[in-house]
Amino acid sequence: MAENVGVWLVIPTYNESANLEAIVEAAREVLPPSRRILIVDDSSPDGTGAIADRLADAHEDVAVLHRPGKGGLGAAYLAGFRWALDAGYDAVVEMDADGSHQPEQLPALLAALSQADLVLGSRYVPGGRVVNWPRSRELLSRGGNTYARLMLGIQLKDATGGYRAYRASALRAIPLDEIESQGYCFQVDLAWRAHKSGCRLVEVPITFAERERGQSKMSSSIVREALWRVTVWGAQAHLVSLRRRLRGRRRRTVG
Ligand SMILES: Nc1nc2c(ncn2[C@@H]2O[C@H](COP(=O)(O)OP(=O)(O)O)[C@@H](O)[C@H]2O)c(=O)[nH]1
Ligand SMILES: [Mg+2]
Repeated sequence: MAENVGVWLVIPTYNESANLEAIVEAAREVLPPSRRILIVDDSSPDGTGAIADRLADAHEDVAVLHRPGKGGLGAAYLAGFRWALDAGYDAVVEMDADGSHQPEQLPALLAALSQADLVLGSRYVPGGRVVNWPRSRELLSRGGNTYARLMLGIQLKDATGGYRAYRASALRAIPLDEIESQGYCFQVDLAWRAHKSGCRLVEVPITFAERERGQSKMSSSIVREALWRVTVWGAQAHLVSLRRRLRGRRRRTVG
């Protein structure tokens, strides 16, 4: 996309007081001048919301959306996307607040958007890397991605990652009101819906580094939600294709 493309960077936060300021300042350095940054904070008890307000007071291009309580990553992003789409910008970018996603890689994500509707920062394509993640967490992530590929029939190597750029037009084509995913399977949900709505999906390699400060909000309930939702979506997709095949066979028999 062009240099002067309007970009909303959406950063969800829950207890990221040790990370937020550095990540916002680093993102402001590398994004095109026509960018805005939206922090979506779920009333973090550690005071992240107050830091976000201070950043918004200091910088015209930073805004904050305060939500009443911890509602999950999916709900936070949906609220952020609605805000960004209402503002009428060209692209919307997702990025974690904890430093795992490197702001220096933002220009590569945006550049790839000229040939795609959704660019996924990918740890598992050639050139992509994971740094300092415990082996168990990487296995969970790789296993989740393999399961999503098998169940949904998509070719993505990293459908669970949360460093990505959407064309605003692609987000508008997805019925956001229908999305029920609350946790991290929101990412698979969006990739799956974008794929089904005919969007061009491209993966670009990123380096994902384990956070150095603060704690991960990953939990077993997040994993369980992802597992059952991906299983249901996969079963539905297989049923639809089976029905199509049967209908085709019936038509051939009648004809
Ligand atoms: N607003 C909001 N942000 C969240 C929530 N859960 C996680 N996040 C943010 O989502 C990003 C990724 O979460 P993180 O705990 O680092 O997940 P991990 O990298 O998979 O271990 C971080 O910026 C978190 O602060 C939530 O319920 N609400
Ligand atoms: Mg993290």
